[in-house]
Amino acid sequence: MTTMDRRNFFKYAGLGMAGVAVSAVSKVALAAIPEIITSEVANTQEPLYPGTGRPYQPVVTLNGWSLPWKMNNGVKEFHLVAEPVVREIAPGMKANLWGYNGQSPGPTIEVVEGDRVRIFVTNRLPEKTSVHWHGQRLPNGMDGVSGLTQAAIEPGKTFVYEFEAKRPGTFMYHPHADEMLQMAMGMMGSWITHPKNPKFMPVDRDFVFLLNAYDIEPGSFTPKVNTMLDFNLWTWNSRAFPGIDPIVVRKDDRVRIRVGNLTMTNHPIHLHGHEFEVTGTDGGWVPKTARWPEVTTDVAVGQMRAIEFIANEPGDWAFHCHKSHHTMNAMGHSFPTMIGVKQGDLMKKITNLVPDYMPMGETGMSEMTDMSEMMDVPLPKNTLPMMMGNGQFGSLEMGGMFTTVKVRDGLAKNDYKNPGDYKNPSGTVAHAVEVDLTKVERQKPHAEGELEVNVRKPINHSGH
Ligand SMILES: [Cu+2]
Repeated sequence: MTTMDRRNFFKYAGLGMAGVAVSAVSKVALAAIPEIITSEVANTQEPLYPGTGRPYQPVVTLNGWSLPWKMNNGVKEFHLVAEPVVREIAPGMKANLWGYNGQSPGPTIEVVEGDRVRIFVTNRLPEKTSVHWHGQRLPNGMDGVSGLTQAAIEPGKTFVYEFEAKRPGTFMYHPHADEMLQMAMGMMGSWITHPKNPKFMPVDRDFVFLLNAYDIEPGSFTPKVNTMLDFNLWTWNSRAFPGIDPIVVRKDDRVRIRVGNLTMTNHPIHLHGHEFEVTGTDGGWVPKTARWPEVTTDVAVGQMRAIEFIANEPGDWAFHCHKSHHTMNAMGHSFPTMIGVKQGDLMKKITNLVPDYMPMGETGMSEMTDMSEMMDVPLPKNTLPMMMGNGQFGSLEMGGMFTTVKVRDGLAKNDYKNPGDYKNPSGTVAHAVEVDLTKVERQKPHAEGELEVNVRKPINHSGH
């Protein structure tokens, strides 16, 4: 936890920005509530092993961290601060988001079934907020729906939530106040309630992340909050490939990955090289008899899916959303399809009209990646090319919701460090071969002028 910046609440009190936060609680209460702990880095932090309370196997938050707590008379106390943050989406691009404790998403909160939990929430946003604890059993007044179950937390105020973590499982937290804007700005986090019995469904490695999406125009830093579907950055914990860390596991480990979806669309999450089972949803754990094998599972909006598998195939296995537009980054979604179009001197003509025009995609889109690298084509500031990333065999041509599960022999028990590229045993990599292809006689394509065209006039119809 060396990269984590521990700051004292009183230190903040001396700063202008925090004056508002402090004014919300009395001096007595202020002295009692846990210090504010923030993170200033976007890479995956070491799991937080519990120093107090019941034991458990902590989760690893992908490109994130878990929030330390303070034990107060048997109650686990956390302090969340809703605030504007700067999040690095991937090297080369930063975004002005809203989040918690220095990052978006906020830190993961880990507790144990039966724990009494008290969460202080300080609002440093310019507007009111609340925190809804998605999926939890709790008193109605702790459910965090502003207006319905509580008054909104006004800027500068601190509220306290308190309940017993009754049901083990995976949950999410997010505002239920100006929800559309606040979630489009990145306000969300994961919550894990570990089972009281550590022998219940044990795994060797346990990962968690949230799916999120942003619409940030190239050259700008702040998401367009009114976008409903046409996002240009598809992210895991507000990171886009190649900014997403690999999921590092030891060969033969039982691995759990918990994926929560707080975007505006569903994401079919796909793992290469292994079959998995969905062992949990935000509604609870799935009994063994009700599970079936999959290699892709759809995570709908507002859902969480925990998948489990035995990582028994060494390698660098792709792990991604299967909607191909969701493994792309910001640039280039609005180009026309140019496959098969001979562009020739078209470029000259268009350049007269649009000086920055660059012809793309005559044989497909991958030439774009190569071209921009070769020609050192300048991109607009603060955005990410559509397709990025290099592997040991060349360009990956990926972006967005993509990373790798790196399965390795001989890792230490809790070693999550990136082991580098997979060393393939000799003779196990697909490769080019010399072949004589037999010529096949095919029908000649239509010559120019011969083509017969049938025109169907549009008529009124409905029911599509
Ligand atoms: Cu997707």
